[in-house]
Amino acid sequence: MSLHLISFKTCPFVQRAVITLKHKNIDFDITYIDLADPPDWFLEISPLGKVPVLKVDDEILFESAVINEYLDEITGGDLQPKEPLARAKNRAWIEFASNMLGNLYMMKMSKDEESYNKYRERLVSQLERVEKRLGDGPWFNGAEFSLADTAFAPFFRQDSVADGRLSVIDRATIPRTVAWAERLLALPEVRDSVVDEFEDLYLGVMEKNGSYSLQRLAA
Ligand SMILES: N[C@@H](CCC(=O)N[C@@H](CS)C(=O)NCC(=O)O)C(=O)O
Repeated sequence: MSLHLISFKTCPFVQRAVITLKHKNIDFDITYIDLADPPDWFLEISPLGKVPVLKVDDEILFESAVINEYLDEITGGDLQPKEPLARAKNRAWIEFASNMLGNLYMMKMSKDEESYNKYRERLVSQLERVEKRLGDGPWFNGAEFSLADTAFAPFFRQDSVADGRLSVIDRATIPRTVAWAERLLALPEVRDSVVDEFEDLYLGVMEKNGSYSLQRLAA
């Protein structure tokens, strides 16, 4: 079976799939497209015009959470809780992480203080919820590493750009989240989930958008 991931270099949703693929040592090919100028063949196969898309031989899978469940299920299914309610809750938190990724993007691309603060406040309260949900670790569900970890990791990777100088995390108030994020960021599959030029590209997009967050950093 051949697996071919269609990616955009700064997309955190694609990074979730890359983390799962690397965590499971699954062979895959990757093609990067430019979402600002998507090729016709991509628009043809991507029902929502979004990445990630995973080509499984000639079949098309889309949506990062679905792709990750599929990758897990063809390799033993050890990244999802076995009990239905626990598995359902895991899925719900993965959706929560997707919402956080949206808010992080909106915060980073905000052009003014008001918009920046709006998304920042949302993220601060979402991080407080995550803090309450976390136990002693080491992972989101405790001892077992899961798809929730691969789903949240790109959030912390994006939050940590520029040596954490743009971070939304208040280290003093959410210590369990900070420790979990550090463990995730130290994993080789998380480190290698982004291209070498990731930070330059990510900060470049912010600059191009007139990001308030970047202006504040420079001031
Ligand atoms: N719910 C989707 C979200 C994917 C997503 O938003 N991808 C963005 C890039 S990070 C995209 O392709 N945007 C293009 C567009 O919306 O036109 C998933 O989890 O895969």
